[in-house]
This record gives sequence, C-alpha cells and structure tokens, in this order.
Amino acid sequence: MEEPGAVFFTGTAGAGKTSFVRAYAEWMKSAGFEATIVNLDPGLEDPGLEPEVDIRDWVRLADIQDEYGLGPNGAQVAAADMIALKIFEVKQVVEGLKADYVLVDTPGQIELFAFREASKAIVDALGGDRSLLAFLFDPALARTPPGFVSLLMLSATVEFRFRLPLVNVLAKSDVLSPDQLSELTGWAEEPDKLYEAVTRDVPTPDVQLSTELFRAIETMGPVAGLLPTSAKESTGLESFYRECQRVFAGGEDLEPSHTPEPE
Ligand SMILES: Nc1nc2c(ncn2[C@@H]2O[C@H](COP(=O)(O)OP(=O)(O)O)[C@@H](O)[C@H]2O)c(=O)[nH]1
Ligand SMILES: [Mg+2]
Repeated sequence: MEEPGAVFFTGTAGAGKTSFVRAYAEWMKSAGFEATIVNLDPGLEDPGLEPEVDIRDWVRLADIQDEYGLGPNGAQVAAADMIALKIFEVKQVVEGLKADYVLVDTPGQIELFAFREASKAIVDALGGDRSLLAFLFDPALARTPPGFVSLLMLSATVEFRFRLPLVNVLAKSDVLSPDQLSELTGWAEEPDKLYEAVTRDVPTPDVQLSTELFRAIETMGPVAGLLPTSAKESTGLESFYRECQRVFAGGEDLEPSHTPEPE
C-alpha cells in the first residue's frame, strides 16, 4: 500500500478548521476511504471532533498551566514545543491505524503552528513528502478586499514556511450570498478583479498598503483559486478531495479501502 497522504488544516482562529476536518472525515468515510483524524490542538474543546489520535493524550493545556503557572497563551506556546517532542510517539500510533489519509487539525491560533520551527518536525513526522496544507479562509475576514489580500498573504506565508503544496479553501460558504460568493471566488481566480476591488475606493493608507501587498502576491506567483466549502452543509468536500488527489496521486483516484455503502 502507498504511504498515506497527510493534510494539515491551517487558518486563522475560528476559520472553521475543526468543523471542516470533522465534515471532511465523515465524507471520506461515507465514500469508502479510511481517514485518521489527528488532533494537534492541546486546547481543543469541541466534543464533536472525536479524533482517533489526540495530542491531549500526551500534552494537556490545563496540566501545563497548573504545572508551570502559565496563562492560556503561555501554555499554548509551551505546548507547541512539547508536541514536537512527542511527535514520534504520535506518529507510531498513526502508522498503526494504516489509513489512506491522515487529517491533521492544528491549534486554534495559526501562529502556534505556522510560525514555529517545531512545526516542521511535526509535518515531517506525520506526512513527510506526502503532505498537503489546506489554508481556510474565514468569510468574516475575507469579505472586504483588504481582508482578502491579508489572508492571501497569510496563506502565502504558510506556503513559504513549509514549502509544501497548499490549497486555499473558503470555509463557511453557506454564510455568503451567491453574489458575495462569486465575488470572492472571482478575486481568487482573476487577479485583475482583486486589484480593481482593492483600488476601487478612495485611496486611504489602508488601501495603499493592500495594493502593495497585492503586488507582492502577484510577484510571488499566480493566485491559485479558492475552493468554496461548507462544513455545515457538507458542500465542496468532494472537490476538496479531488484537489488532494491531484497532489497525492497525480489526479488518480485511490481505490477505496472498502466498498461504499449503497445510497
Ligand atoms: N455557518 C457555518 N458555520 C461554521 C461552519 N464551520 C464552522 N462554523 C462555525 O465557526 C466557528 C468556528 O469553527 P471551528 O471549526 O471551531 O474553527 P477553528 O477555530 O478554525 O477550528 C464555530 O462556531 C462553528 O460552528 C460552516 O461551514 N458554516
Ligand atoms: Mg479548532
């Protein structure tokens, strides 16, 4: 069997990572694929996720706060490094489960995962060269042109730090009207439309800055598109799977591990 592919879900706090992982894992299982959910958020409070492998079995935020007398933020930072120290134990458990895919939910605050050296060791251990990053856009932040450009920059920063394939995903697309949705996907597909939107209003320092940032993105490479999804309505999940396949198997479908249940 081929090595499993690992997908690491990143995005700003509240973007919808945990909900997406849950919805996508459910979709994968109903389509006949085996997916192992790995929770790397030591502060996870969502009882609905039910990860097969849970970092809280090794590193618990409340214990770190008590033991070292730290507040929640300090404990999160300490936990990020402790997770890296335990990652080979985590890897052994993941390998024992022998799934086609490993879906990794990352800590709530993006900087804990994306900006720390320890995370490279984590990605190496769990996915190696079969790793893919998903960057979730929160519609609440992506709806304005400066917000959208800022998220593109953040996504590019994540890609730059890990140097891995990255898919930009629009989460919670159900909260957007059809017009808003096509505006956002248009910005991602046609840089001219985004540029127009950024410069549309009277130039304020804010708009000038996002114009400069936009030019930097343009220089870095083409904007690769934005995949609309909704964990709430279970939409866009198959398209996301196809994106993953494009990276992991050069577009070939993996054989499901078992025959899907008839509808
Ligand atoms: N309407 C809607 N809300 C969502 C969706 N996904 C997540 N949410 C809500 O967004 C908030 C943050 O979601 P969560 O998955 O915890 O985000 P995380 O911090 O990135 O893991 C929660 O209140 C979710 O209920 C979605 O697809 N549609
Ligand atoms: Mg979460």
